[in-house]
Amino acid sequence: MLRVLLIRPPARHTVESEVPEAVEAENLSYPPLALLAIASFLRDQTAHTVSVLDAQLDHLEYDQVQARVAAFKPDVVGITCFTVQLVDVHNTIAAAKRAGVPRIVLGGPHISDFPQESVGLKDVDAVVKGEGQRPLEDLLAIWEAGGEAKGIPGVIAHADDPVPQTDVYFSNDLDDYPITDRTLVDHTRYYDVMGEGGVFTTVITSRGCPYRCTFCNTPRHRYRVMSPSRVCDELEACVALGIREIYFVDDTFNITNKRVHALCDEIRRRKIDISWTVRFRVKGVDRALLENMKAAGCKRIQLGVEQGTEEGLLRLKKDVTSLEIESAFRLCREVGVNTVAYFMIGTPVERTRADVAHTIDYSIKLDPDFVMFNLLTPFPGTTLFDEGLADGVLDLEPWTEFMRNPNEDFKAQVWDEHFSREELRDMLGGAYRKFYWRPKFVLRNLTQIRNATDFKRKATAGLRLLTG
Ligand code: B12
Ligand code: SF4
Repeated sequence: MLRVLLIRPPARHTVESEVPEAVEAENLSYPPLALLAIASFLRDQTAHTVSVLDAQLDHLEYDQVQARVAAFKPDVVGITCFTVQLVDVHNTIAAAKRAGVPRIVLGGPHISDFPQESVGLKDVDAVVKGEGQRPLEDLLAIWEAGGEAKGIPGVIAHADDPVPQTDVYFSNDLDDYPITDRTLVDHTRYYDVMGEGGVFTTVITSRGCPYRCTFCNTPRHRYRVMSPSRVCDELEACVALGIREIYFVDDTFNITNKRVHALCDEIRRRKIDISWTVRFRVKGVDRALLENMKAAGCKRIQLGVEQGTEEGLLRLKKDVTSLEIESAFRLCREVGVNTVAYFMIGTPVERTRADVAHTIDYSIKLDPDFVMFNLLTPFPGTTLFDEGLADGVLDLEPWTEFMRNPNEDFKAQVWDEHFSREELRDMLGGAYRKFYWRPKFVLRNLTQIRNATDFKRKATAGLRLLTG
């Protein structure tokens, strides 16, 4: 039996992710869902002693991480990795080593995208590509038996190990994963700054996405879904813990309307009292769907719009038209579901400041409740990155160097064919100010504030946004 500690690293050296600090700061209140899911699985399927440390929740310094690790005395530390957090991952490994941990394993989106670059990182014994539950179970069994990590599906422990082409699934069915135990961390401390001020968690009900947007790396994962009944079992477990606000973090919740209707019907049939948010595609949004969602507790829909022009939508292969976008936002307002519109600034087709201004004006025209503007940051492995390489706009070398030797000075390259990074950042700030400094926005939000805590969170986020 091994002692396993799963860590979400501190967020102290996040690569400039071109999202304003105010938005970033409030974002860090999400639970570490991946680690909770893996820990729940290991506890269900194995006899190991498993614990989760969310270093972001307590804003831990590295000496505190080291002390927490030393107190737990793990045989194995597992760390979840986002690409933008590689420096923090590196520092967390060092802290674990100082605490005397014999084995380190990495997993998460960065590892799934760049397994070979990651396996060579200092003091890393193995990396897991894709869904971590089953490969980690197998890896721990081998380590416990004193064997060498060779030939385990999904696990790469040596530079010459073959990289699996697909994820290793526990089963073909997401339903078979045990229900995630959210009490492995202090679940009452997570919140949603845009929510209603209640206890909040994230839930995932599908994996992957069949679409092909050129800036996104999700399409490489196979699309699989959980049944409405299994989702509702998990929702009921959340409600039993006092959780009332749910954010479904599926890449795209509405791949088919049929699935969404079936889930809403089941939530309503079981009378599950929650309010929820989803990440949606514009395509297929219709009134009947929105009405059923609203009746089942949906309060907010996040819609990836990205661009205000047909040219931009086509270039990013969004597979939607401006007409469809406008109709979706209009319907949401009519039915009474809040919207968050996501936009990108600095795409290959934004050649002048007027082009960018057009997208910003378009965001106001759509009249969403909130917007998120990001600077386009092409990630290696995406179609857009390959296009940038072919056009001579992007360079792979700095990325490769960063992945092998994470360092704080790295800045992810933006699409700087038409504007410098500084110009883009300037336009990004302008976009936020133009959208949020409107009386209509301020008034609408003042009327939605529910209590003192809600006011404090929103006011802090708002002030940070407005002061840049
Ligand atoms: C919710 C979410 C957020 C939230 C919360 C993130 C958080 N800190 O928890 C917010 C809004 C803050 C956010 C922000 C960002 N995000 Co985000 N986010 C997501 C989202 C939608 C869900 C994550 C989740 O909970 N998934 C559910 C869990 C169960 O799945 P999972 O993470 O894949 O975990 C499985 C495996 O990866 C593996 N695994 C994971 N950890 C470990 C650890 C070990 C030891 C092992 C063995 C295995 C393992 O096993 C898990 C269970 O099967 C994903 C997309 C997605 N649908 O997954 C993007 C995603 C993770 N985000 C992404 C990005 C790019 C960002 C931003 C950089 C965006 C930006 N421009 O600012 C920021 C960075 C934030 C930061 N400072 O770290 C990328 C990451 C790509 C990468 N290579 O790193 C993703 C994959 C989206 C995408 N396809 O591009 N994000
Ligand atoms: S719809 Fe969303 S998740 Fe799917 S490919 Fe496009 S951006 Fe990625």
